[in-house]
Amino acid sequence: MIQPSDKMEQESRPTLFDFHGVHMTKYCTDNWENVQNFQAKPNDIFIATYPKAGTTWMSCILDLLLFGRTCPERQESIPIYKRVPFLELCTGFEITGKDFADQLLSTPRLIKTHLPVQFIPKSIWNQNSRIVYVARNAKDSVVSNFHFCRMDSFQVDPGDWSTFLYNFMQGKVVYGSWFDHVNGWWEKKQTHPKILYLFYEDISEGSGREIDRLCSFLGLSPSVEEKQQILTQVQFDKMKKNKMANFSTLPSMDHKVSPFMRKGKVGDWRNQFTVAQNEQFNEVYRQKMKDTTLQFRTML
Ligand code: PPS
Repeated sequence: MIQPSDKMEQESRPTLFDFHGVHMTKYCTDNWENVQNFQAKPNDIFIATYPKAGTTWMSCILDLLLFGRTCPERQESIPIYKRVPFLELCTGFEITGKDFADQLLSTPRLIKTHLPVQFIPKSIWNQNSRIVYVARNAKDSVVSNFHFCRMDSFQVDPGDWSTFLYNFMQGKVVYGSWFDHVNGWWEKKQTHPKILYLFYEDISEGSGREIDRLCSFLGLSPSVEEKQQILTQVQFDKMKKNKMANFSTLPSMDHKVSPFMRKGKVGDWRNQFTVAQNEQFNEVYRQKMKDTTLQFRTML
């Protein structure tokens, strides 16, 4: 485990740059060639998301479904970011996400990525690995992202809320446009049977039902008791308290500024958007989403 060092504290926030048409930072592009040459395996399971869509939630659900019975000690002793490496992450403070993934001993491997669909390494398609994509409505995503960028020194300085919101609408945030990301994966899913496209809002509304969908996608059949145990362990309050799930062991994050497990709600955007910001956002949203069949719920 890395300890906070003077170097880390002094390290300035990364900057955004245009990377093949998507705004990115050095922390997700510095290992590009190795990431693009990543060798997937047919039984790998990828969790793909735009940032703040419920990646950690899905990671914990899948980790429990796959290893909860055979290796329960994992949940107590290994932080989630080591059980589910972040493929493109390359901060220089730890080994790269790609090396982490290569070194994973558990089978199947669970691997997280925030890459837009056009950047996914070729071998993932060639090996026909399964991908669980989780999407979250844009309003809750931008609010969650704003608070996350405030607390994590590996993120671009978000500035104030209205600046961040404006940049988000323009796609000038890390991993680029939310609109392009969710739509790009949605289109790919129409022709690629190995993608399961889930929604944060659906998981929030009915975790049991969404776990059933995951199980049929992955060919798993947990017992009623196992499923109940998983449902209990992935409740927001449980995960918030769990050091192996809440990222409190990572020195780049300052949970006093904003906890990683912040609110875990659908519709929290209403506490952040002004009426004028909401109207402006709705207008941009209508324009950008006019040609898609993809629908989100911003409230339950
Ligand atoms: S990251 O950094 O992109 O990997 O973040 P990610 O894990 O995708 O998203 C973090 C948000 O997911 C919320 N979260 C949960 N919500 C409900 N239930 C559970 N169990 C849960 N676990 C994580 C987390 O609180 C972040 O959302 P906000 O709205 O900021 O609370």
